[in-house]
Amino acid sequence: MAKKSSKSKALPLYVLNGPTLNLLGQREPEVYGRTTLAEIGKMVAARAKSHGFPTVFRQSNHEGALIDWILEARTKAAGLIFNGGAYTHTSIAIYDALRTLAIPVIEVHLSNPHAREEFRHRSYVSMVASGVIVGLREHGYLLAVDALARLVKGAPA
Ligand code: CA2
Repeated sequence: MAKKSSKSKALPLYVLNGPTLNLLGQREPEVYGRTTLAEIGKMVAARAKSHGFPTVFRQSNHEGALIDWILEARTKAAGLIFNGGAYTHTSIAIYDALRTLAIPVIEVHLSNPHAREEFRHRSYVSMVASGVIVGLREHGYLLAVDALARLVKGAPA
């Protein structure tokens, strides 16, 4: 039987993306940029690797799927980067799921919701996030990886 390595592998950083973010790069580039979600996934994986973390990068248009993944992150993730899309502003169910996490959460938005319509100014995610990064397009995800890696390692972001 193969001997188990004594080296323990770091748990992944989960990066979860909400509704319609699968269309990134295809529509509204003036709001969300030209980078596709797949490209962001690759950039995030490279940045996380530089900090010693694997990533799990997912997107869903379904609130229940996002909730299932958040609950999965309770035991499978070292930390969570979350762009809940429009559910950010509406979903108490996602808020309740996020509240169960003992790992750090960084909220990310490509655009700056505070500079947009009033209904985007409320975020249920912010109430449980260690940090919030908005308005920096795809670069915000990379800053979130840097901050989350520090938090997971026990340093202040
Ligand atoms: O700026 C963000 O990252 C948002 O989470 C994006 C959400 C929006 O509801 C939030 O207020 C802020 C919308 C995502 C829609 O994604 C699209 C992507 C390409 C084209 C059209 C929409």
